[in-house]
Amino acid sequence: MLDEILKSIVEMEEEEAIKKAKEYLDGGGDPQKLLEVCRDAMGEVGARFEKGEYFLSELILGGEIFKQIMEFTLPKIKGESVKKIGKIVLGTVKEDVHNIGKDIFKVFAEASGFEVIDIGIDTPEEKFVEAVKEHKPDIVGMSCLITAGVTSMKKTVDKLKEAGLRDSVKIIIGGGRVDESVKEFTGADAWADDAAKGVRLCKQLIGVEG
Ligand code: B12
Repeated sequence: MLDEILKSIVEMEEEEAIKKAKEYLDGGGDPQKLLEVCRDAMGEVGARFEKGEYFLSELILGGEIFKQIMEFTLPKIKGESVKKIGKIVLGTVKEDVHNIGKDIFKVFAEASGFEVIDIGIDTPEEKFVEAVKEHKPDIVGMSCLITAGVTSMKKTVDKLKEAGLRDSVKIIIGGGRVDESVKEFTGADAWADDAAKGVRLCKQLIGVEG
């Protein structure tokens, strides 16, 4: 079933993909596995885009299909009245408008007991700084899927330093464009390219068993 869902998304069969995803969940399927498969499908859509086989219209439609599936899948992951263990200010960085992965990470983090303050997409460095001043989070999470966002992340870390706030927070970066070298370059404390791993790292960063 999951293979069929993946294929339907990659082939842009919108109605079919949504119908099968609903059937999978109605049959007791695992919502996290469903999201992982959707993400793999988006990886393939992205690869076809890169090869010139797909165009921007397919990126948009792929994103739309994923968002529709997310709408009925994420509520099944939300934790119920979990004890709060920490606070995260989360945003997609400046220049970058991708929000699907950020939104998934948010739900995973909330389900594990984090309070998440979502400051949106294409977020200027100053907005992160203001949010840290206002909300005093334990962690700042930055989502980044495109190369242009790497500089934005570094600038955000630098602005937090300038404002004297760097040592009061842990910083985690996530999304398809991050890895160990990006972590080193930006001066973040941790990186993750999947939501579950990201939540585990966040727990470790604040000294809660991950
Ligand atoms: C859908 C999509 C779009 C949609 C976005 C819709 C939306 N509302 O988000 C639209 C059509 C708008 C779009 C636009 C563009 N896109 Co686009 N897009 C994609 C695509 C196919 C899927 C992205 C996605 O949603 N993945 C699924 C999610 C679930 O995965 P994820 O984001 O990685 O998130 C997971 C983890 O990383 C983690 N996570 C995410 N954030 C965070 C944060 C923290 C703190 C933590 C801990 C974890 C975490 O949790 C998630 C769940 O596990 C990717 C291909 C790809 N392989 O990613 C290209 C891709 C990202 N896009 C790309 C490009 C080039 C563009 C455009 C420039 C195209 C253009 N010519 O206009 C524009 C850029 C606009 C901009 N300024 O941002 C390139 C980027 C290349 C690069 N290195 O810069 C990619 C990689 C495609 C490719 N292979 O070429 N895109």
